[in-house]
Amino acid sequence: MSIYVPLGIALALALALAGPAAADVAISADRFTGIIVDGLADDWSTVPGTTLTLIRPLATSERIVNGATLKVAYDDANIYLLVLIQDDFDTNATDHMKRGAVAVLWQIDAAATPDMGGGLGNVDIWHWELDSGPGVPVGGPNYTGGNDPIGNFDDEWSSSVVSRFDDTQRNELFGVWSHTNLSGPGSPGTWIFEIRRTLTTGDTLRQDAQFTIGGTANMSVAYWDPDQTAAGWTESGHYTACKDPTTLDFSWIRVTLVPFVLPPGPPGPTGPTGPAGPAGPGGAQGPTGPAGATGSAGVASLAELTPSYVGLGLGVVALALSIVALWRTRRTSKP
Ligand SMILES: [Ca+2]
Ligand SMILES: [Ca+2]
Ligand SMILES: [Ca+2]
Ligand SMILES: [Ca+2]
Repeated sequence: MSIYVPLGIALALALALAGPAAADVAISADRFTGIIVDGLADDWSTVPGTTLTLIRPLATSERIVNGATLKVAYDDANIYLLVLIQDDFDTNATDHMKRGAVAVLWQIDAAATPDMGGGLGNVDIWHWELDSGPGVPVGGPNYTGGNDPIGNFDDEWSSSVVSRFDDTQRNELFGVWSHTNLSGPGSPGTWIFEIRRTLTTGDTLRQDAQFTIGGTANMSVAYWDPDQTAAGWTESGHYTACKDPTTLDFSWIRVTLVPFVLPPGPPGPTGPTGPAGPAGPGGAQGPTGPAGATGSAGVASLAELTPSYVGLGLGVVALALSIVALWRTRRTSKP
């Protein structure tokens, strides 16, 4: 019997390690200047994604496991968002409820909950029903007011579970959608919703979230599946990205815009040799040497003196001879 206890503990540990994502889901958005909003996701390949399970809040047994991957980046002007939803492609040129749809919600007021504010405060809603085709740019920034009458990528706001409104000032959104498999209805693949918005807007009515580099914003993402009913999706039938499928944690996903810090550069080359310095000061005087041995007094030997006296004597003789020779010359030369 005792052998089953450690096996049970090991199994529990293994299950814990392989279990659902931790509830504390957070996204770090880095500064990235390479995003082009065109419905193609290849420019996001080096941006890390966060994958979550999609669950219908009003029918929680209906799930798309690991069905949503979210990527967020920013540059000096904009925040960028890539929402990838694993679901088959459905399209209808005249009925957007038979195409996929997506909404990105951002908390504005601190008490606002992800269910469109929950009556507790304002939420910014980027609400995209697909009235334009794949690859077509939609949204602002040329609309005064949140409504996009062509692409239906509306800049909205809400404070209540049951009512939402177009912004009254401006639509700052821009987006392009596509799907990895456009070959026909029911084709398996992934919806691509690529979105850009200015980091800040001129909104003065608390209808837009405002983003600051270094700051944290709270986000939620909803997806509508056109296969929900024969007539397409319904308003309340959406899926929501769930932070913890076990506890049904639909709370805000924290998104931090991480400040860009220049990495340290490589070490520079060795500089040239400098000039020689001046001579240093003289050293201290050394110690007195040992006393020498005492010698005996002596007299110079004759041999030591002889050469100089001999030389002097020969010089005197030579001088005398010269005088005599001069005297004789003068005598013999007299007339
Ligand atoms: Ca792109
Ligand atoms: Ca707006
Ligand atoms: Ca808004
Ligand atoms: Ca579907």
